[in-house]
Amino acid sequence: MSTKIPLRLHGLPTIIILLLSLAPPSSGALEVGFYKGKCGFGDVESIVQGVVTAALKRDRTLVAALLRLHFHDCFVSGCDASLLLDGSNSEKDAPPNLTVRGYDLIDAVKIQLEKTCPGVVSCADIIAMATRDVVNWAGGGRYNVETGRRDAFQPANIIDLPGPSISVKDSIAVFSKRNLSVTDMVYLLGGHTVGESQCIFFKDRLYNYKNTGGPDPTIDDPFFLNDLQTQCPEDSGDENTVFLDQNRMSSFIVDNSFHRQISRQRGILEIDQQLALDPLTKDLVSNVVFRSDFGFKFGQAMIKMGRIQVLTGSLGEIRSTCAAVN
Ligand code: HEM
Ligand SMILES: *[C@@H]1O[C@H](CO)[C@@H](O)[C@H](O)[C@H]1NC(C)=O
Ligand SMILES: CC(=O)N[C@H]1CO[C@H](CO)[C@@H](O)[C@@H]1O
Repeated sequence: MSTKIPLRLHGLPTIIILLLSLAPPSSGALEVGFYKGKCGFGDVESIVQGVVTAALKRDRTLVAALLRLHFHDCFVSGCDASLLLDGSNSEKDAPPNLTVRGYDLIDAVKIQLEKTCPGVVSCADIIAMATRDVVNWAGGGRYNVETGRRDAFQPANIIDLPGPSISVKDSIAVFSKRNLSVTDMVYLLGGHTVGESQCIFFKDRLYNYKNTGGPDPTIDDPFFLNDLQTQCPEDSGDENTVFLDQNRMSSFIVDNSFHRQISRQRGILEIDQQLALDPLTKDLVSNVVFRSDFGFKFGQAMIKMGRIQVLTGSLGEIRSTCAAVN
């Protein structure tokens, strides 16, 4: 009799410890399909895809808007939807209208999800899932997006994003601080295979490069220079925009056309063009042009970008409206 009690007392905690060690740690981790079975009868990823696809049919520039939104969210204080909070300084550097439409789409997805399973899906994950869907819709392949992010309590107050004339070397450092390799960087800048830039971000290259009084010598084709100068007259308002992928057949398609263009010295932003010329990255760019698996490689790099400084487990919260903390 007396021996049974200690055994039981000893056995019970052992079982509890075993169960505890099987449960996921509270810090959590991103995983593919995190929301499976967590949204009642609804399937989170199909709900997201439904709303996104309907919006894309009305407006294909949402591909670029969301890609850029996801990049900004992740690079500024991590992929935690801090960028969506009202009061975030980000609005200042957002291109008029373009990014704003991205915010609307995230809100529309959120409203739909809250109807099916309130308080379950984070805004940070909605950005990641919606971006995966726009990339897929635009021909970029369907990568296995990871989920399980949670939302930040504060807006991002330090907006520390690279500018269009950052050097390749400095850009490598900016990406490396976020655990992204040079190869990841070369693929991720391929996000510029869609979307536009306002003239203000590169007009110096057309007229007065580094105060030389002339154009950037890397724009070696006079017809191309003339074409860009027509799109961005010297006295033009900065609301003029130019496709970042100058192959007009491909300006809305996620493919390696951006890399092919910069290989032919038809880049728009200085950093884009330098990527194909700088000894630190030019071989990687040639490799992207040579390969036929851009969709897959870009997707792998997007998955890595989606891991930057995420809040998981019991950190952060699940916002009920993406523009405000609970
Ligand atoms: C060194 C890194 C980067 C720099 C300096 C940079 C800079 C810029 C600039 C100046 C614009 C034009 C914005 C405007 O006219 O308002 C732009 C647009 C864009 N960027 Fe980047 N970018 C970088 C990396 C990325 C990455 C990693 C992605 C996505 C994976 C991305 C996706 C986009 C897209 C899609 C647009 C077009 C937005 C639209 O048309 O609405 N960029 N970028
Ligand atoms: C980079 O990876 C390390 C190790 O996994 C991690 O501790 C760190 O938080 C990551 N940094 C960012 C910015 O995500
Ligand atoms: C069509 C549209 O929404 N235009 C807006 C674009 O952004 C500018 C500046 O923020 C607004 O003044 C326009 O109304």
